[in-house]
Amino acid sequence: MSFNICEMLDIKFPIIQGGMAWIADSSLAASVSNAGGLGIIAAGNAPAEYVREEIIKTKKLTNKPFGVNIMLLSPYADEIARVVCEEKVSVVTTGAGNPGKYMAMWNENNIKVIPVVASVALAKRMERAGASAIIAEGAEAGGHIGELTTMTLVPQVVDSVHIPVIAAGGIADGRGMAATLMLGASGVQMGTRFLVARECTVHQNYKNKIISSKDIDTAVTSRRTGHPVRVLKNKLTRIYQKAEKENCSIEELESLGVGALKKAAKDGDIDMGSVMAGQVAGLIKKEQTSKEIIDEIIDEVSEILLKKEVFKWER
Ligand code: TUI
Repeated sequence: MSFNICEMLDIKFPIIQGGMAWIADSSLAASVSNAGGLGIIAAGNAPAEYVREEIIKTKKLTNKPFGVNIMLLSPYADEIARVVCEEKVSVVTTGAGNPGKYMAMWNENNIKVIPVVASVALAKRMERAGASAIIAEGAEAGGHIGELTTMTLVPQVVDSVHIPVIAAGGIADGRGMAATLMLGASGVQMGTRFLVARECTVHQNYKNKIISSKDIDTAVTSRRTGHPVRVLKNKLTRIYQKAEKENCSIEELESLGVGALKKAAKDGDIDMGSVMAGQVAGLIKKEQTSKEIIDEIIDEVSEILLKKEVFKWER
């Protein structure tokens, strides 16, 4: 088993773009793949035919490998699981569930499967089911999250499986990438940093809210529904938190969230929409092309790794 995910995925740099529902389309995915990372089209809650069209568009924009992220709570997950086989997509990442029932079909179709997990237990199960690698995502991440931080989850997953582990959650620059490589990760997945890429077609209001945010501006809502979600605080978050405190029913809480991500990402309603973003939002200061983002991070990591002698002490 090679721990070199660049070789495994036929990419230049071990940087995977996060699958962001309503945000990561063919434009972003192709730009990341063309820059030497692995671009990802997010299926989110969209119908299978939308996903097929985005795959076809991406093939026209890049001749490099790319992937599709399948959000397992989607009502269209079964159909999309078949579409990625028909379209011969190189890589599938999954989120928000256990993709076990699709693994045999994807492996038979030579698709490399890289599930996103938030626990050691699911990582081990995914390895047994035939995953090529694991993305261990800490609770610093945006969107739907687990309990553990990246700092604690990544080394525990690294010690529990024999396949490469990719770190996610809280990484937006070369320092974060270098740190997770020190934890044993073979690469990184980043969402929030790529959300502000020039090629990302999300509404400009969403990008501006990330660029102007500071360290303490995210909050986790929906813990009571069993699907905690990290977002940038806004009017919707305040209404939601009040409803949670007042013991509204789960149905009432879920109705507040339905369609809210699309409202922010597509319509630019950053007050009453759900502006999912990671805790690194405060580190992100400007819009750049995907190539500028990747080149800058690789330069930073290379420089940090060259300075290793700083950490040598007399005994
Ligand atoms: O999936 C994500 N991030 C997401 S999905 C999403 S769309 C959504 N919106 C509202 C509510 C729910 C989803 C927005 N952001 N990251 C990967 C991830 N997966 N984080 C945590 C998990 C996870 C959690 C529980 C994976 C599996 C799991 O349980 C699996 C099982 O059944 O054992």
